[in-house]
Amino acid sequence: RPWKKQVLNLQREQFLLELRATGWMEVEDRDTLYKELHFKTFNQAFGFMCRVALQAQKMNHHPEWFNVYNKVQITLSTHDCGGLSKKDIRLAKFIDKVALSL
Ligand code: H2B
Repeated sequence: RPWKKQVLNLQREQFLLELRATGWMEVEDRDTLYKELHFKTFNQAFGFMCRVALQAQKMNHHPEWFNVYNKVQITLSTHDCGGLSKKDIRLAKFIDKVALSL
């Protein structure tokens, strides 16, 4: 049923629209979400990463990320399906919530 695919695509677009508004970007060559976060200190950045790490372990869904001092770059994708899944959306929203609370 082709309408099912269309509904899912619209749902996906709706989620991406919300996430773009909070600084997430889609990258050229991969079906992933990317965001750069800046904190005041390394301590804050690493505290943020610790909270996200605990959630990632709970979800069994892990970010690709890179940290230098107070900056964290995050890429979200689902390796099992070779692209974005609902888990990426959920983890992205969690990441935004943690970042806002710091
Ligand atoms: N994290 C992400 N981002 N994508 C996955 O497909 C994935 C994961 N798969 N964490 C899980 C772990 C899987 O590899 C293990 C074996 O459960």
